[in-house]
Amino acid sequence: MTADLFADLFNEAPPDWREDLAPGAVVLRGFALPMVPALLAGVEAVTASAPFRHLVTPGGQTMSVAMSNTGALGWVSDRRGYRYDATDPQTGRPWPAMPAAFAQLALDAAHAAGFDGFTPQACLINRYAIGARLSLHQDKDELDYDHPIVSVSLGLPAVFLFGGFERSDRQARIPIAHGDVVVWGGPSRLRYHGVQPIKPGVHPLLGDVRINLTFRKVR
Ligand code: MD3
Ligand code: FE
Repeated sequence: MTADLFADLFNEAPPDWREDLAPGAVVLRGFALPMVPALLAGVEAVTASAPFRHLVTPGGQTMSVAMSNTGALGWVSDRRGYRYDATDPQTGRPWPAMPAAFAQLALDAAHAAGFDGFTPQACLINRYAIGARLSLHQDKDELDYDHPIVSVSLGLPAVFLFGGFERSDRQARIPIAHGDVVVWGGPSRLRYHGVQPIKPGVHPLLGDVRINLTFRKVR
C-alpha cells in the first residue's frame, strides 16, 4: 500500500516532524533524538583517536569550524585542495571506524526521506564554537551525486542557508535544532548552502558547542 493511499484511507495529515524544503531536500525534526546518547558516545570515541582540528582552505584561511572524520574515508583540506583520504594526515592512521549507531541512523534517515540503501563511507564531524560559521559552498568533492547527504545536528541551534544552484541565488534561512536530521538529495544535492554564525547560548547536554555529522557516499 502506498503512503498516499494509507493517508487517504485513514484521513491522516502528513507527520508534523517532516518538512519538505524543495524536491529532494527534507528536514526530519527530532529524528535523531532517540540516538543522542549513542551519537555523543561515538563522537567522544572517534575524536579521542582523531582529534578535532581547524583545517586550512586552499586559499590559506583557517576554518572557524573544527573537524574530524569517521569511516573508511575522511574529508580533508589543505593548501593543495579539498579531497577524501583514507588516512588522517594529522595522525598518519586510518580514520576511526564508523560507530554502528552512526551508520544505522544515516541508513534510517535516508530511508525516511525516500533514499534506500544509503551506506556512506564518510562521516565528517563538524564542531562549532559560538561565532563559528560555514560560508556558502557546494558539496561536490564526491563522485556520486545520486546518493544524498545526511546531516545530523546536536547541541546549540543553527540557521542553515539553503540556496540555489548559483552562488548568487537567494537563500532561505532554515532554523535547525538539536536532534534534527536533514537529507539533501536528488535535484537538491548540488545546492549552495552554509551555516550562519552560531549565536551565544548554552545547550543542556553540550554546553557552548554545536556538533554536526554529515554522512557522504563518496564513490
Ligand atoms: C548539501 N555541514 O560539512 S549540511 C558540510 O551544519 C556542511 O556543518 C553543515 O555543509 C553543518 O559540508 C550541515 C548543510 C547542508 C545544507 C544544504 C545542502 C548541506 C547541503 C544542500 C545540498 C547539499
Ligand atoms: Fe556542505
